[in-house]
Amino acid sequence: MKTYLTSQIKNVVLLGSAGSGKTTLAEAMMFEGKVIDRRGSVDAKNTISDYTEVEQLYKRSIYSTPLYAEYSNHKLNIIDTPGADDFVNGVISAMKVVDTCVMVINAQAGVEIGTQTLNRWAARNKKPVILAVNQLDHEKANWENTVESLKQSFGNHVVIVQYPLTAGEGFNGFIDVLKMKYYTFTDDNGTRVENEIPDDEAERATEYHNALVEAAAEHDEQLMEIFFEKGELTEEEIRTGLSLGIKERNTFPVFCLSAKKDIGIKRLMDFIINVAPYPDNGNVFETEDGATVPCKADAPASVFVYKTSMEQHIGEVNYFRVVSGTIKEGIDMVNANNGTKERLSSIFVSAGKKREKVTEMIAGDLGCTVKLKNTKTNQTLNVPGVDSKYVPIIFPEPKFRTAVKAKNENDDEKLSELLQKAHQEDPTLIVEYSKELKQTILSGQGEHHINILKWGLFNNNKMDIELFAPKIPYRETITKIAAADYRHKKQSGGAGQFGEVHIVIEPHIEGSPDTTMYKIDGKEIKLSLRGKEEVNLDWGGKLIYYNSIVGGSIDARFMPAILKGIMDKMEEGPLTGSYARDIRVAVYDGKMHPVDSNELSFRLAGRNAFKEAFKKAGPKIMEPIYEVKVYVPAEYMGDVMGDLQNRRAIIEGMESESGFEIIKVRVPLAEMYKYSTSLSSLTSGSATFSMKFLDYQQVPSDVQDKLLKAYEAEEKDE
Ligand SMILES: Nc1nc2c(ncn2[C@@H]2O[C@H](COP(=O)(O)OP(=O)(O)O)[C@@H](O)[C@H]2O)c(=O)[nH]1
Ligand SMILES: [Mg+2]
Repeated sequence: MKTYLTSQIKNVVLLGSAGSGKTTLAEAMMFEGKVIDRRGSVDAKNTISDYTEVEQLYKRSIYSTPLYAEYSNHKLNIIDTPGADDFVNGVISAMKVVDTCVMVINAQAGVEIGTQTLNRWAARNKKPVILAVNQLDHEKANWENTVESLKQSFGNHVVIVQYPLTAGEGFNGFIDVLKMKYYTFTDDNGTRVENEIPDDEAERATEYHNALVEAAAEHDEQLMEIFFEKGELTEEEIRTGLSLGIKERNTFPVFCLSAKKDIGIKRLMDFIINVAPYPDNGNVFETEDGATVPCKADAPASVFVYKTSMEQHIGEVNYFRVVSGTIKEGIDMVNANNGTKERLSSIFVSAGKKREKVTEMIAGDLGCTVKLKNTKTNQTLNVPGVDSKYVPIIFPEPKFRTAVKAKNENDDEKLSELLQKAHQEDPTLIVEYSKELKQTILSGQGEHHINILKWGLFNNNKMDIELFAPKIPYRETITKIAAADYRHKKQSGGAGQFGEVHIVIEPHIEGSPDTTMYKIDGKEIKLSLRGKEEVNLDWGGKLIYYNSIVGGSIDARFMPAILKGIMDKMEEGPLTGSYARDIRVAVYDGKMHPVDSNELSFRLAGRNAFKEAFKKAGPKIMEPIYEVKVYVPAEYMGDVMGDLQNRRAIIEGMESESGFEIIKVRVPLAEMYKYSTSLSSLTSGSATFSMKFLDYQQVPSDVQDKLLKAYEAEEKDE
């Protein structure tokens, strides 16, 4: 392949709901781009993009796949992505390195929740969106409804560039109001005839054309002037204007397609090449220091890795964008994130598993390399002497959580290695061994996401895993003031043990002043604060420890031992063994024995005094609360709300956005197990949600009773 200049490269990602036709469109683009001479189909399991075994098994995309087409003296880099929420990783990482999004809309369904979610990601990444209405040949295609839904979602900024004469089974062409031509297709392989617009369509076509011209003129004063003067713009001027509007996300042009029949593909590709931004005119790569690095061929070379994957027979492949400069095969670079020296001994252009070696690659281009030592997704490689480190891709919070273990106990270590690798390939898979819960917790974007991982572990690594309900990281705290005296004494043979401590405990509220006087059961306890220690607990919250010993009733050297004893119980709360938090403890009196007192005695005395006081202090179990946002079509609103209420959700707000409802609630984590699966079955897969940790909150008393009983039963078992 020849070397393409920055001015000959366009980078696009194909976005769209599952089943809208992205993979089929990618196949058609590669066919028109002469990368393949026969088109495969998703149903025949022979597309270039869905080439992995698991994708063919499920007949859908699971990973993002970098592809390309050579067309009209340009290299069009295309990243095909999965539509399902579960695999959003591939979408978000691709979005970082492309300059334009092609949003594929299924003409049977119009805008779907998935379309909206993806457009939000595009907006967050400031990426232009071209709207490609696909499946116009399908008997259920509905052009009018689709356009209506586009207008609802994308507002007045939707601009029709093409419209079909007959959507549905007879679909064989469209009127293009930029070219002002009527294109018809004579076969299913893109053979096209350019016709004049039929007389009876002239009026409608002109109307759309005028709207297009106005939209183009809107973004530039000079164009505006020309438009006012002549009432018209040339094709070239229209392109210039649209180009500006698209870049600002102020214009969303609409195209007509049947990816399956290769109708409209060439015009879409022409438009991308003529109007979508070049790599140096859109995507700005920011470094962690806040600098921006321009996309320039003659600058020092620097690449950003957006995808790392394990490929059969090859091993690890790193996919990157050349952010600046020119890389030649054999180039030595340094990983800015970990300092590793890396040599890119070969550089490839890839279309699925098909790879072609190239000798060099210029700023703005997308490629891949193999055999790097220690480089992964989200890392930067620079030529020596440059230390740009690009802002990493921010992945969404997990929303599915499960406990995992190897079926065979001997595999534990191997499993943990494999899960670490899985995380490096897909950062939205998060694995963590929780000391607290004594479980390995695996989190991801949905049940399907985790099941695909399970499939891969079993089929590629012979690792059989078991998934089960994860424990909830409860916390314990107190709600009242309480006191306890505890004497630890042991005098059976040998050296004795003796330690006695008197303590008061109270809830810790950040910012409230230290207490110096307590009244407990009519008894006054006055404190003179001699020392104060603030322990920031690893699991959140605080323990405040006061030394109020007067008259030397306990030696200062025993104070740390008492704190240790208290921490023993903070780590294994007196109620259910969960971590305790937000408590103040004052040791104000006690006793020593001249011979038998030692650290162990005071540690045990501290532990037991704390445990006793804790139980008298209105102890409460706290649970993690998440903020959950559910995006749902209006028709399912009632069902979804009812289900949320059963999950102890507290409604925080509701709003409508372009025909969809957004429900914002606070929900205990304990009620969210497999929520993605329930929501999907409640709404036939048309809803989505996000969740993020908010805070801890006391559980209602009936829930507390249940948890205490469960803990008791568990203790008995052990
Ligand atoms: N009738 C029709 N079917 C299509 C078209 N494009 C894709 N399909 C079918 O829709 C299904 C999903 O297509 P696919 O490309 O996998 O969608 P993706 O999930 O967006 O990648 C497959 O059965 C395709 O054959 C089209 O233009 N017309
Ligand atoms: Mg696909």
